[in-house]
Amino acid sequence: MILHLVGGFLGSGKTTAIGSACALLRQRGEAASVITNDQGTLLVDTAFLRGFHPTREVTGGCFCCRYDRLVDLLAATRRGGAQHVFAEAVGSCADLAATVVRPLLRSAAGPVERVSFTAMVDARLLARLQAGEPLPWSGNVAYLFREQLREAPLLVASKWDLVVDPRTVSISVHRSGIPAPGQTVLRQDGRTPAGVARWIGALGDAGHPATAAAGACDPGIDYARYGAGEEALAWLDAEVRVDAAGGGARAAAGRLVRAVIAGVSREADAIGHVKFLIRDHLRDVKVSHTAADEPPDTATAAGLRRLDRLSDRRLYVVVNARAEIGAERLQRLLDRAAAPPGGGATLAVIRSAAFHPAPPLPAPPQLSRTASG
Ligand SMILES: Nc1nc2c(ncn2[C@@H]2O[C@H](COP(=O)(O)OP(=O)(O)OP(=O)(O)O)[C@@H](O)[C@H]2O)c(=O)[nH]1
Ligand SMILES: [Mg+2]
Repeated sequence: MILHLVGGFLGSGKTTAIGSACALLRQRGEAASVITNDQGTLLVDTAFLRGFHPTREVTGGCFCCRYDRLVDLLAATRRGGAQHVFAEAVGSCADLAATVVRPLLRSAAGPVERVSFTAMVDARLLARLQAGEPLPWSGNVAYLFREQLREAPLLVASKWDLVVDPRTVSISVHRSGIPAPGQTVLRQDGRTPAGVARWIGALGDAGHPATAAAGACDPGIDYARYGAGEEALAWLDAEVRVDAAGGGARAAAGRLVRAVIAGVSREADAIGHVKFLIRDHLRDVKVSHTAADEPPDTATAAGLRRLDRLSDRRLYVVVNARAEIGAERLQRLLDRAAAPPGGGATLAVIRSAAFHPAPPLPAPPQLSRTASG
């Protein structure tokens, strides 16, 4: 089984590309699974991916801090017959080469034969970084964003379809330090299986730097800055039930989504990713808003139009918001957005937790415990 570790900042397009990659591999007759990861416990991405692909999750901490759990899940995935497993790291996690890739490569009897390592980056933000323009976040969060890009041998410049002028993004070694010598950059629209074909080609080639140099880089990350960056981002996970016996649940869910995005855009110093999974008993729709998107953006609007396929009487809305704002304020903002909307619908926050992640504390890998599949 080959592990494809996918890092990169919040909202960079990891889940979208992984979903397309699994679909492409399945078309080719190869079995692919996913392991998702988050600081919280109520994950939009897990629920979204599970609709299409076998998906397991490491919750309550990043892969490096919950390394043993990751290894257990890799072993279970291998026993399940997967040939490829994509592991999507928390979008605020860094130092993955040292704390995940190298320990896995050292464990000879471990559950994976090969490891590839990709960092995904919204091409519009890569353009800003290379132009020396300010990034959307405070200094320590911007530090984290940059460090994530320094350590991976393969960078995928995602959302290429949204780049207005391709000349603004350099894929050769750049004076900004990204890409650095030895790093390869692929431009990608990750929304369809055809769009990720080149990426999958690179990941399937054991001689490509993505695999051959997966654990090679040691950028020497400053854990004080990294921890401060993680802490600056508040995390909100919530689930809201929308009931409208006489119809109107879709409109009420749409109002909730727009109110949360508008509230976070207004009150937070910066956004990481605000995402929603809206579901009835049969189907679901994912709606996202990220740092590079201006509200109201077309992706959010397109997502909201897809609510038409859901029931109009009862919906559940899972909310994952990561932004530079106090956790309590983020919680209040959700409570206000879920206040009685009128129009015959009632909204109830059925689960909710808001917090600031603790500083990263990589767990020393217990190589003796590493299970073989
Ligand atoms: N136009 C366009 N949109 C994309 C592309 N890739 C992702 N997106 C959109 O970007 C938003 C965020 O994508 P995700 O795949 O959820 O990003 P992520 O990196 O998994 O986010 P986190 O898990 O929160 O870190 C969603 O609205 C996606 O539809 C792309 O290549 N092109
Ligand atoms: Mg994701």
